[in-house]
Amino acid sequence: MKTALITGITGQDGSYLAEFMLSRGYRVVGMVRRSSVDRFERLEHFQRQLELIQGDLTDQTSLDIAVRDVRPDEIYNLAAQSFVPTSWNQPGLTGEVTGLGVTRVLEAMRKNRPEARFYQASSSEMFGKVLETPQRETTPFYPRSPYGAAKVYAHWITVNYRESYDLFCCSGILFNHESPRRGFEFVSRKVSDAVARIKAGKLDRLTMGNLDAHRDWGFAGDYVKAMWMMLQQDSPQDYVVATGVSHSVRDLLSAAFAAADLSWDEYVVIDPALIRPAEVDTLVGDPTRAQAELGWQPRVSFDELMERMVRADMARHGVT
Ligand code: NAP
Ligand code: G4F
Repeated sequence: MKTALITGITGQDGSYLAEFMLSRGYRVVGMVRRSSVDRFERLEHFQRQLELIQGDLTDQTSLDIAVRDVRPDEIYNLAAQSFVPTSWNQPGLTGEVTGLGVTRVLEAMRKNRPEARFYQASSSEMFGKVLETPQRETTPFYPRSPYGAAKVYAHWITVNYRESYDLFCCSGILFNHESPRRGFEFVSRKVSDAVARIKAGKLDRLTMGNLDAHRDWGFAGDYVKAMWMMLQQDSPQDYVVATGVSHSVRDLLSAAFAAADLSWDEYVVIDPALIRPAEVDTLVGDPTRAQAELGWQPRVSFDELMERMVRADMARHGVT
C-alpha cells in the first residue's frame, strides 16, 4: 500500500484529493495546523479513513517530523495562504507560507525521504498580466499580487530542487477550479451562496468587484486527478491544467442566477472596495500537454459547475 502525505488537506482541493487517493487504495495522511476550533468540515464524511498529523508550513521542525514519521511515497503540497486579496494585507505571511513554506517542505523531503515524489500547487495567477494567450507551460510569468509573486518563487524553487538534487518534483499550474466545497470568499462560492440566500429570503442584494475579469473555471474534482497523474509519470514535468475556455465574472453571475430562475442585474451592486489594487484581467489555459501526456480531460462544463454549486447551496439553505 502506497502512502500519500497531503498538506492543506482541510482545504477544497485537499478534501477532493484525499477522497481520490483513498479510492486508489492509498494510505492517506493529512497535515493540519493546530487550531482551537474544529476545521474538518470538508473531511467529515470520510475522516475515519484518514490519518492526521500536526504541522505548519512556517515551521521546519514540524515538516521534518511529518515526513520522517509518515515515510510518504508521494507528497502533495496544497497548503497555502490562497486568497489573492488577503495577500495585499498580509504580504509577509503570504510569502512565508505560500512561497518559503514550499522550500521547507522540499527540504524536509530532501533530508528525510528523497525517494518520495513531490507535487507543488502552482497557479495560473503566476501568468498575471499575461504575455501570451492561451497560457501554456512555456509562457513567461508576470504576477500581479503578493500571492502570485509567492507562487512564482514556489514554482521555481520546485524546479530548482528537481534540477539540483535530482528529486522527483512536479508543479501543476492549475487554473481556477471550484466546487460546492469552495471557500465562501472566492467569487464562485460567494455568488452561489448569495443566490441560495436570495432564494431563501435571507439576502436582497449582492456586492461585487470587477465583473469584467475573465477566468478559465473548471471543477476541482477533475483537477485533483491531474495532480495524481503527474506523479505517476516516468519523469517529473510541469503541466498546465485548465479547460481552455474563459468566461467573465458577469457570465458567472448570469449562469448562477439563471440556475435559480433569477436575473443577476436585479440584485448585484458594485462595491469599489472589492476592486483589487492590480487585477489579472484574463486567463485562459492551454491544457494540450496534460491531455497528450497524462490523458487528462476536464469533465464538468462551466454551466454545469455553477448549477451544481447553486443547487448544493440551495439545499444547505433549505430551498427546494
Ligand atoms: P484552500 O481551500 O484555501 O486551502 C488551503 C489549505 O492550506 C487549508 O487546508 C489551510 O489550512 C492550509 N494552510 C494555510 N496556511 C497553512 C500553514 N501555514 N501551514 C499548513 N497549512 C496551511 O485552497 P485550495 O483552493 O484547496 O487550493 C489548494 C492549493 O492550490 C493552494 O496552494 C492554492 O494556492 C493552489 N491553487 C488553487 C487554485 C484554485 O482555483 N482552487 C488554483 C491554482 C492553485 P486551514 O484549514 O487550517 O486554514
Ligand atoms: O474567485 P477569485 O477570488 O479567484 P482568483 O483571484 O482568480 O484566485 C483563485 O484562483 C487562482 C488560480 O488562478 C488561485 F491560485 C487562487 O488561490 C484562487 O483560488 O476571483 C476571481 C475574479 C477576480 O478577477 C476578482 O477580481 O473574480 C473577480 N471578482 C469580482 N468580484 C471577485 C469579486 N472576486 C471575489 N473573490 N469577490 C468578489 O466580490
